[in-house]
Amino acid sequence: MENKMFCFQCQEAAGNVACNVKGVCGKDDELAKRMDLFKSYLKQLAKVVVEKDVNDKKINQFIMNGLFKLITNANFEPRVFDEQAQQAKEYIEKIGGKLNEYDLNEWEKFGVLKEENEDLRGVKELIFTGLMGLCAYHSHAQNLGYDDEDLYNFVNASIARIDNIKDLNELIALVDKTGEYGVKAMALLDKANTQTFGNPEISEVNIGVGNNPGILVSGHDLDDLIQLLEQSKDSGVDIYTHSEMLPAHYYPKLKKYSHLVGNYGNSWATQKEEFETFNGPIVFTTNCIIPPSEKASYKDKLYATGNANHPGFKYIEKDENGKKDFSEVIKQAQKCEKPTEIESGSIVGGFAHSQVFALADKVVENVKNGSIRKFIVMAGCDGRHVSRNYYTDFASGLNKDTIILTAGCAKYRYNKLNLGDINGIPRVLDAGQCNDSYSLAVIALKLKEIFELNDINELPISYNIAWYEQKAVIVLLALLHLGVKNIKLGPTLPAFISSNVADFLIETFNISTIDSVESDLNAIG
Ligand code: FSO
Ligand code: SF4
Repeated sequence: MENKMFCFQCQEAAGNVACNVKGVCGKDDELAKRMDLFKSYLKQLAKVVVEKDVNDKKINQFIMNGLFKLITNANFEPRVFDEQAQQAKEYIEKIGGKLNEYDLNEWEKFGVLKEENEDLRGVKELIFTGLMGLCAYHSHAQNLGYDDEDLYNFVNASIARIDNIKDLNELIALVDKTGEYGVKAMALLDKANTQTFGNPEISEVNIGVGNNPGILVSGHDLDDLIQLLEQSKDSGVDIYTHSEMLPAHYYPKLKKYSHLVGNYGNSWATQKEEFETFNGPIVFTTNCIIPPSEKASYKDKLYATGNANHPGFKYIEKDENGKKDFSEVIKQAQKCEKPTEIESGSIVGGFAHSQVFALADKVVENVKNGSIRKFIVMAGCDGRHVSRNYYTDFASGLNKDTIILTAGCAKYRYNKLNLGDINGIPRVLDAGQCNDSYSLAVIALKLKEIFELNDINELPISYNIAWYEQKAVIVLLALLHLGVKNIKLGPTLPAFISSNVADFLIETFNISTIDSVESDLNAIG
């Protein structure tokens, strides 16, 4: 069939090759072309910025937020990409460059297929998707008032030259650099989050419901959440988190709001069912949006903000001081029924680096006396495909002397299984959002120091990472940069990785994809 579009940036790429007619995520060919065109204009803008040595924070932030908007299921609004493309053009002209303009129908000239060599194309996509994840993390930090000049420069320099690189070795070196800067971006966001909201602490999170109507907050942006909490505190409306917003409950400055009552439901992948029973408005602060069906009962209760958007959703703007007005959402919530209870009880999380360091003596003692034999990092994303049941079965099949270290929405595949504890240490330690995989790396480095090892790979830690979108790609590149080997990546290797590049990754880093639960438990459990 003739290609109407070509996108292979996420784990759900059709047939694990590419979406070439319509995106599995819901993006159609018209939107795909607009996104590709905007991507091309961002690269051209970065090129002029680098050539003319421009240092303009507004432009730097525009580029980073632009890459964030291109993330899978973050922004489905075609108008946004038209406006952004126009803005890119204006910036290019303002700094004395000239945009090479394209018609949308010439998409093969500016889309990913313009790189004809599939090995080069795959490594370029690996770098670009990693940069998208990096920009998402930097944008969250920036919303809290933290940014990093080095990161702006690295992103600009990388996207400015990526199309012209023809040497595979040069690209592979850039993969490692992207991982290095990915670590910096995650460290920056960790600093922004912990300095703003305090260090995450062990917390029990209610998964039942209260008696008031609620607002459900999805996505990752903690700054949006605190603004909503502040504005709704005397409104009689409760605030619930969904999916990647769950870790908000672990931060002292967020959990002090008594109307932040709990986490409703599971990961982004189950939102269609869970939004039906929530009964109140839903605010998307970032990806992952599943476009609502025509029949969805909640379709007039959807809001988006920041880099997220979708036709038909109400968009909440930010003013020049970064403030957002959530009054319309709160008013709508007040008229809604309370959420229907879909489960009850609680889950425990908050095991980011400072909390684990506080428990370090206990953890080390349990490792030394043999009660803890192994740690498995099962960080990353959830997804819709039935093959992801693997992660539930893998977690349940692990020996009882194994601790799961997690971050990201992958945890919903096993965080309600009641896997018990080892001498008081829960067997599932949730550090937080996928960016908090940084915490897991810090913990690993600390354990290496405590056990006086030379190499991080000598620790009794295995990695079984689930990926879906581009934030997980930067987590992967960051881990590779830190020297972690033998990572299992699933449920599939990225569609953009060609067989030659896959061979290289296997040889250099011993990355492999998942096999059957039984054989993986034998191999790494
Ligand atoms: Fe999940 Fe979505 Fe964190 Fe991603 S909510 S899938 S890697 O956006 O961000 O784990
Ligand atoms: Fe397909 Fe993923 Fe691209 Fe959507 S983002 S079009 S699902 S590859």
